[in-house]
Amino acid sequence: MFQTLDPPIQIIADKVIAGERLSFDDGVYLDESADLHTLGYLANIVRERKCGNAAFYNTNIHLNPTNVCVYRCRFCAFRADLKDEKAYTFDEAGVRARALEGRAAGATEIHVVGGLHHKKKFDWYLDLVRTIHETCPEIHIKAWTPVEISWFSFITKKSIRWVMEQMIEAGLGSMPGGGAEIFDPEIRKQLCEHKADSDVWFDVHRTAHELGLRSNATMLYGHIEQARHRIDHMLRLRKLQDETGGFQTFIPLAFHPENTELDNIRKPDGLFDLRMMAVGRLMLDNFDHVKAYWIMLGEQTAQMALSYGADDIDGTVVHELIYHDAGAKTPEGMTVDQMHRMIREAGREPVERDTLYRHVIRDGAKWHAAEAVLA
Ligand code: V47
Ligand code: SF4
Repeated sequence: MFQTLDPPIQIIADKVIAGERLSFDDGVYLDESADLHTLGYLANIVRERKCGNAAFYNTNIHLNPTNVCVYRCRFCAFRADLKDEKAYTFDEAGVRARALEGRAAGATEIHVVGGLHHKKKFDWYLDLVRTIHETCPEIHIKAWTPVEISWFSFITKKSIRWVMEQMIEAGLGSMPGGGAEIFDPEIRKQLCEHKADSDVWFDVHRTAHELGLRSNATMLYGHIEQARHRIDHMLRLRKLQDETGGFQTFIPLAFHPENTELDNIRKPDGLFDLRMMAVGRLMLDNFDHVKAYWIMLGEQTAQMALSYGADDIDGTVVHELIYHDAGAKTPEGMTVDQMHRMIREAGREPVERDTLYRHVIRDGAKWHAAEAVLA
């Protein structure tokens, strides 16, 4: 099939087929110049090598404990000032109710991220994790980005390791991939000058991996960055993954401009989204999974993404706020039947996984996770 390709993509195709690692220049070429269908074809080879025809999803629920935030990231529509009309903060009863709502819906995971509240002490965040864990110990708590962990370290004057140990003791099970944005310092300065920089982001994930936690990694694309910043971002992730093997999933996140300071920028289109999935799948050869976060992509692009490198569409996601505040038009959640339909329509086989990619086996309202981790 590849005998008629132009030399640059032919050389890359040969490397992909031989299972060889791609370089920075290969990445920039794929991102800027490669024909999308060839790119997708190559990404699909790697995707099927790693996961066959499976497409993973999970049953989960979100909790954004507060939208009050000391930072002002220019891409964020979710944050609020203390006295804003839209400012909210969960109390303990609300946290417990959200965990119980998750249990009633059969959730295996609660995804927790939010703002950095000016007035809340570390114990508020710690108790929140403990409350969820004590209320529903069967639900895996995937919580806090490095931005939050480094804030907790700042307000307690303790090390990142100490903060994480406290969180693990309270019930933390893994970390989501947020707060990564784009690692390049020049871009980061323009997007979110004061929050945790890339060194801190990597320090937190390295520490999490050393403490036995698995974590995810995101990349926010389609704002002021260029191809070289995106490839640099991926190669930094690939490097830590070579060292620790602690990342599970790479999640490219499409910038949603509505209600943000960058609302003059157009939201990335579906072709850009598919390109990012495919480039991510090809560059991050040491990541097991690439996620097409359906709530952010929309159902149809997420379905296409399952043939452009992605093998996971995230979860049922009840109570999503970050993308809906920024203009996402997707539903705020999906039933398991709808997820099955969506995956089967895309020609893939739905497999329910837990946060750690173990097969979830259900018997009526009861469920358990299989021992083995799914490839
Ligand atoms: O860090 C915020 C991004 C992230 C916008 O690990 C925006 O399984 C686009 O990390 N447009 C939080 N993106 C969400 C996140 C995540 C989502 C789903 C699954 C997982 C996982 C992690 O959302 C932030 C930031 O990069 N974000 N505002 C916006 N306007
Ligand atoms: Fe705050 Fe997170 Fe929004 Fe930045 S992205 S302003 S840290 S809530």
